[in-house]
Amino acid sequence: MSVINSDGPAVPPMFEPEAESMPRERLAALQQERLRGLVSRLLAAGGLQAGRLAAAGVADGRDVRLGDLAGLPVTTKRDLWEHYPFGLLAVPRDQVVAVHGSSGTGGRPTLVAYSRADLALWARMCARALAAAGARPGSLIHNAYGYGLFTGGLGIHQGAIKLGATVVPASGGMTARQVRLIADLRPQILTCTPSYAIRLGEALAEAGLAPGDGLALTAGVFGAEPWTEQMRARIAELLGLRALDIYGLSEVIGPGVAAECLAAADGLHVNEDHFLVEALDPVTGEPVPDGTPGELTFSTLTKEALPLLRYRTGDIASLRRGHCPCGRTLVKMSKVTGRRDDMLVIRGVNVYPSEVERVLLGEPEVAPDYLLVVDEREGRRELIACCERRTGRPPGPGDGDGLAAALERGLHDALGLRVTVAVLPAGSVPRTEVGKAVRVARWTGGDPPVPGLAG
Ligand code: DLL
Repeated sequence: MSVINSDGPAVPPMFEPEAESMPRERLAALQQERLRGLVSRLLAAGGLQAGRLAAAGVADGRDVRLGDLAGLPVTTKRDLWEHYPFGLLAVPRDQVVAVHGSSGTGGRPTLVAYSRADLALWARMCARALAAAGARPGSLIHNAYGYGLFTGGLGIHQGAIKLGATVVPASGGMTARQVRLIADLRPQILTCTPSYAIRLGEALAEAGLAPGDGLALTAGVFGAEPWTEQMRARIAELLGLRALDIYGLSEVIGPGVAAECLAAADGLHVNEDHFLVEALDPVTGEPVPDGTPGELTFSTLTKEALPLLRYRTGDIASLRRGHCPCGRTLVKMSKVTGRRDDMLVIRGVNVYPSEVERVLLGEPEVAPDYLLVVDEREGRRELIACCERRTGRPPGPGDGDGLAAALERGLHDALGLRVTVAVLPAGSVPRTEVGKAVRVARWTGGDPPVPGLAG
């Protein structure tokens, strides 16, 4: 049953209201107690994190206060790589009931381990996210995140079951089959990457299925890659649903670390009763004030198999506290603007792909698929934004060149950087059917990474 609160909009019920709307002082007390438990478990397990804690002068978890967090040692992806596959386990190997992972940036796999209790926690976190999008027992959830080592498919799957919803394990790819399933089963909730939501939306439209006419989708829970407000508007238009963001990473648990609520849809509530969050200056490692973009850093307060203290994610976002019409008291993170290692440096200017996306998709004539080509041929370092004109729209004021020139001006104004825009024929920009969208390609010589891009 929906609740109408004083702010007006219908607010779907929370999956764990006591935890999600806990008064802040109680939450802080709970976090402190759990942080002490985490540090005690790490010290008892021995190994890398115990050694670092001892070096920092921490001999007993009971001595740690929440306010001391910034002085505790951090962990990074490198630590996971160097202790691959099971070097950071804090439970005996036979208590690990599942492993997951990601192909990861830099092509090196990251493997993570779950105890039975970790899997149960993960399911609850995903159930929270789905409930925040309006899913309830009996809701049909079409889950098009990939099933396998990737945490998206099985994480959302377990969350949907925990909630008591009906999950359709479509996994990624085989788009024609997905269209058929959506036409036949008429799900209310779609879960997949935002780039695949676009791909599915186009395929549904081609099959004659439109919002209100064959489609019954009310909300989508989209994540695993950065996406902008402009992309949100495109997805909503295409699929006739509320497009909500979900964030997570294998190292911390998978999807369900944070998720947006239907009531506000303007930032992701972090499940900070289990994942204590900080935003740090990526260079100095010092905490940044709320509202300032920083590197998200998580301490897994309750995880058993692979507990991590102050794990630096490389993801850049800002934190915000305060009232939310949904009633959750959990801190909000902004959309992730990019990863520290996704930042392009072009002639001394720092650019995140999402900043370019914002300008490109802010222009209604541009289709939602794009690729940024870093032209490094013969010592160059230029950025070329490859995009397409939206099909089925009446031609705008200019031809392809007019559109390109307008976008180049917009990019220059927004970024202070000259970017070449190539408006290519429909279908030129590669689409991602399975896995995460690739938004950047390097061009070091030979054929261009996108057919039709002039040399
Ligand atoms: O992508 C977990 C996930 C699955 C999240 C499904 C949401 C939905 P990994 O494969 O380990 O885990 O990749 C984690 O993906 O550090 C971010 O850089 C990026 N990422 C995840 N969610 C978002 C998001 C899953 N909503 C890495 N916005 C993270 C931006 C995201 N980036």
